[in-house]
Amino acid sequence: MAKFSDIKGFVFDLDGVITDTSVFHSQAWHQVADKVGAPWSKELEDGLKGISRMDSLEMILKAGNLQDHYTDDQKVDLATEKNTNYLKLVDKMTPANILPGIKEFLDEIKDGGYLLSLASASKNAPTVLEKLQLTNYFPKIVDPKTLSKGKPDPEIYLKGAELINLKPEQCIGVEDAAAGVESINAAGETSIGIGDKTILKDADVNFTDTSEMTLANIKEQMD
Ligand code: B16
Ligand code: MG
Repeated sequence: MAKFSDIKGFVFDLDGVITDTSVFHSQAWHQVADKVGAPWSKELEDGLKGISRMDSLEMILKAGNLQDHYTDDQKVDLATEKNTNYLKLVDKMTPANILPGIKEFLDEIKDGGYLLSLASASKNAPTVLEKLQLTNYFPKIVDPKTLSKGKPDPEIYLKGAELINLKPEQCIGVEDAAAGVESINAAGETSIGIGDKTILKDADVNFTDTSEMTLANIKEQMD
């Protein structure tokens, strides 16, 4: 693992790290699972975190052994329906949906001169940032449309570092999903996992809750 003094920037995940939208994604996918008759479980819910929209749908269909029951067009319709339901939930969002301690942490790293980029798999990330009034913190956002592979592939976190002109070793990636931690580690960045430590066991640094994430607490676990 890198030394804390080597770190010059942070590459952030959005859903489940900056804001509680992972609950909205789950709610909207649960509706799709019920509609197609696929079983919904905690394992499936956790496994969908950080996974792109179409790959998420495939995972849900696979859980019900239903992959071959839908044409490509029907799959696009199901994913579009999920997104419409998700955006209805996003529309009600305000800065009150920022997770505890995140605004303070963003200010701490900005004031500390660290660079910042966003590596969210979500095509809705700019809309969500607007709702949270956090757009100004993230002038550099990886566009998921430009990716050839989603998380757990390292591509998204490599692009996040590239956007702020840093080497991966100079970056910390922050994630709530196992697929995301895998992506950060494969990119050669230091990983912070936020949430259940048994699920995020591969992270270099772990916090149960966003409110624990401060520069001092990160340094303590790294050095
Ligand atoms: P969308 P993250 C991910 O965002 C979510 O965790 C995941 O549940 C979602 O399916 C994915 O974005 C795609 O989102 O359908 O809005 O394009 O955690 O990488 O910020
Ligand atoms: Mg996430």
